[in-house]
Amino acid sequence: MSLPDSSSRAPTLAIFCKVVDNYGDIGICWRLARQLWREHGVRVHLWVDDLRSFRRICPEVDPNAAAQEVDGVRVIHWRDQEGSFLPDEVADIVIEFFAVDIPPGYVAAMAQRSPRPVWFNLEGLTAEEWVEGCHRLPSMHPRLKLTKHFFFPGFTAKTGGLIHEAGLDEARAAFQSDPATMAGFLARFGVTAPEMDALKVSLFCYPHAPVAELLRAWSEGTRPVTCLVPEGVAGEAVQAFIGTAATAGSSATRGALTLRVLPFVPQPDYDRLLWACDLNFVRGEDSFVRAQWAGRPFVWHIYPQDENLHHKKLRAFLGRYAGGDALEQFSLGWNGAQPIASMPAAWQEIHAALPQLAVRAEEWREEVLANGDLATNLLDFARALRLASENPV
Ligand code: TRH
Repeated sequence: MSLPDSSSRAPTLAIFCKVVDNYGDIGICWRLARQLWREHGVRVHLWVDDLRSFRRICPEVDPNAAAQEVDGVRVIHWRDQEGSFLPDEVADIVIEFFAVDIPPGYVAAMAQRSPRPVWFNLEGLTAEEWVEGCHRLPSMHPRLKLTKHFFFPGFTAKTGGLIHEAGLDEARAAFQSDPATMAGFLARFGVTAPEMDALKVSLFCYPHAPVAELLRAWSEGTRPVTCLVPEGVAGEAVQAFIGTAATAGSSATRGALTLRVLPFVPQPDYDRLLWACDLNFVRGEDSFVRAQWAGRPFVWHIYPQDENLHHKKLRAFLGRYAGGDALEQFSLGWNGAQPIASMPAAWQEIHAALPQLAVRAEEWREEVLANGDLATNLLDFARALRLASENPV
């Protein structure tokens, strides 16, 4: 992208990201930052408050560096709200992720910059219909001559789309069509040759998911299942099943279930894990989206919100996805939106539906990708805003 001013320098963009209590927010911002640089030549400054969490998904990050270059992106440790900035230090495009408060000194410099930066609030993902009415809406600053625009990721053409990198589908197809590569990847986690015939499931969820019941249903079932769970996820149930402290590398087999604890892997390997499994349990926002690109059946554990707002969001997604009754019933039960009368029966239903769900997963990918990808949509909108501000009607 080159913003339509006459300068020949690469466009610049700043992302302000707070990690909150998980990895999803930095996971999303990091993907976006890398893609903007690699595919669009945008120089990105990624401001992050918690470098230790960042390092878990990207081991190259030095948690002690005030500023560092990682994969072409300038990563800045966002320590506090202090400091004053020169207008020249402000990027062409400024993104606040999830309505974080940008340092006041930076905002003041934004107002002094000429031309003023394009300012976005990049919102969280939801399938609810109202986002189509709010996507791209402006919001004036109460005091300064600055306008911020809302940018909503989403599943329809009237939203900003989803993060999807060039080459992702080709990499996935190559991986999934090469059994030896897949087996080699899974062998790193102790999955042996006989287990390659089992149903391979990755499990990433919040602590309140009914994991103990599901593990029991799997172990008492007839179909061999190999479940791969990152260290620290569903800790209590996993530890109870394994019988000792469940650390990366531990495993146990009971009945038809082999449960293996994985280290928390870097982001690209997490993609491969999703590609290698027959069914993926994912959560939050970023793993949820990556599971959709994997083209494999998945069950979503949504991030819980007050007053069960998340159940509404879950239903909105399930309605759009239209994966059928088995997925819908299982997902509502998995998220506590309705009771699960019998986990073995619920599992049997969704297990029987896996072949159709695999077909639906591929169709859905195509449908959503028709809306373009979020990074490109965002830059197109930035370009349109800049043009409009240069040529006011
Ligand atoms: O970490 P999360 O629970 O993030 C959530 C959501 O983003 C939610 O919207 C937010 O408000 C909340 O945090 C506070 O789940 P999510 O979104 O799936 O992000 C996990 C990230 O971790 C994702 O980028 C994939 C990555 N990951 C790895 O890199 N390696 C791993 O081994 C695993 C399990 C995940």
